[in-house]
Amino acid sequence: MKMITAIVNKEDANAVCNALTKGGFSVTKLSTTGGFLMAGNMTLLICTDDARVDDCIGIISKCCKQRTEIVPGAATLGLGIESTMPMEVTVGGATVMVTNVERFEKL
Ligand code: 2BA
Repeated sequence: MKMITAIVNKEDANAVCNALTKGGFSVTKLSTTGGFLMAGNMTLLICTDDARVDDCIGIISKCCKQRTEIVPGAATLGLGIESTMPMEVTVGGATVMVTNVERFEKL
């Protein structure tokens, strides 16, 4: 069993959740904030069988687009970083982490 943690853009969250649910995955959606841009994003938790991990990542990859965000000048970013000039950063499609689940129970 694996836990897939996927950080996705808020704009893609509904489409990706619908596609995952349609694909037979159970999903938990958390509202989160990126530490660098300090902007809202969504974190999805999906626990699934090892054999379905690639299917799940395939669905996430299909639904999540890469975007360019402009950080305005004179903005204070996370980690205490000061941006004095407008700055362009590429965000996403998705940041995905796969971890082993030692035990899974529904009680
Ligand atoms: P944020 O931390 O708000 O980062 C947004 C985007 O800013 C990142 O996009 C990256 O392009 C850029 N960025 C982040 N930290 C930077 C830095 N120290 N210097 C310059 N540019 C930086 P993504 O890499 O696609 O990440 C999107 C979101 O996924 C992140 O939002 C964060 O919430 C999460 N994330 C990414 N990598 C992570 C990691 N290793 N661990 C935990 N969360 C992560």
